[in-house]
Amino acid sequence: MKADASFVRSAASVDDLPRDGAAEIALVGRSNVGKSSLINALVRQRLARTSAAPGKTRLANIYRVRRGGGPPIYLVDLPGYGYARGGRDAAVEFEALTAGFFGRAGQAGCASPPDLTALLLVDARHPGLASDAAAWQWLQQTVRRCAVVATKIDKLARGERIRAMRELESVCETSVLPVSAVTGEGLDELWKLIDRQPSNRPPRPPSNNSSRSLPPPKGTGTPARRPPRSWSSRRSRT
Ligand SMILES: Nc1nc2c(ncn2[C@@H]2O[C@H](COP(=O)(O)OP(=O)(O)OP(=O)(O)O)[C@@H](O)[C@H]2O)c(=O)[nH]1
Ligand SMILES: [Mg+2]
Repeated sequence: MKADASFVRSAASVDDLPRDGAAEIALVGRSNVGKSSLINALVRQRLARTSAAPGKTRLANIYRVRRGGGPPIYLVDLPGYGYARGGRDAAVEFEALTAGFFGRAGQAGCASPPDLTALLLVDARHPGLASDAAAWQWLQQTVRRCAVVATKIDKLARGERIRAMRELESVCETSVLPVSAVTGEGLDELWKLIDRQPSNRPPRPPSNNSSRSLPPPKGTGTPARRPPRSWSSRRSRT
């Protein structure tokens, strides 16, 4: 399906973030994990930008995407973590980089809380890193809807892939979607997950268990050792 996508802005503060209530998909992960590449692969364009001001900390790069006749969504490229100097704690670093973005829903003056989904990107070759585990813990407690995506899956041979996916799903206690920005593997599945966002669907009558949690991706990853909790549907702290 064709996607119309455009760069919106590089947000330096919470005030620069969208306020129109459109669904937002935030890509978070270590530096170099493949966040920008995945955005480009999803929209089939070289959109993801490098900052004009190198070294300046930015909150987020924002892209507006519309597929088919669907409503627009925002893909949000958050700063990469994992290169903190001075032994900074991984969880502290992650929270410092992303708290403004994920915490804004509870702030005064903010438009109605957006439909926000966090995708934690983990390099499939490094499934057990403490910084990723800390980020996943933080996201699960902070963001209502979050999921784990294993990037660069094309770099693994079959046996390595099975081991890596098993370890990652065990560490995160959820099903994980393997993707490759190079081969395109997993991108259709990822769009399906994105398209299941509440504001991406026509309104429907409320039901008790309808809205917030998403079903696990079908036919992806490897079977988890225990029943996966899949997409998190915890309530925000705020
Ligand atoms: N083989 C392979 N390489 C990839 C894939 N995705 C990204 N890469 C490579 O990984 C490197 C980092 O990719 P980026 O998309 O810039 O990573 P990033 O997470 O945006 O990095 P920061 O912006 O520094 O946080 C680049 O050299 C990409 O070409 C993939 O799916 N497969
Ligand atoms: Mg990037």
